[in-house]
Amino acid sequence: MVGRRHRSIVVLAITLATISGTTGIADAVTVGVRGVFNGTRYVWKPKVRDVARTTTVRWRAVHGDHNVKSRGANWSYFRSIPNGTSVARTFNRRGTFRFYCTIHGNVANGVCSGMCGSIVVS
Ligand SMILES: [Cu+2]
Repeated sequence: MVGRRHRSIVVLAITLATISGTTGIADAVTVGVRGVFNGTRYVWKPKVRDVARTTTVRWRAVHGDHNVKSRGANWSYFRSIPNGTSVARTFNRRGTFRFYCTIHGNVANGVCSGMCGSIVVS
């Protein structure tokens, strides 16, 4: 009976794999960008995140309070992320989506300094 049960599980696994393959249902992908203190200052880690379209990016404030503010004309976004919390956004369009934390970053003459980052969607 052990053998039969094992065979049933294998058949079930193959069936599920076949169903997901034929329907084209893909698992949702979420990647993280973390606001951390690197010993000197607050940074986004990673600073640049390359993702495929439909990926959800989750920014998490690991050390300290932060926010995510878009910069550039191709998107508009502003969310606070108090210490220990996170916010998420799904990127469906290709492009480079730049952002910074207004508490620990600054933009002057189009140049971002401090806590700056970008999501590159391809
Ligand atoms: Cu910050």
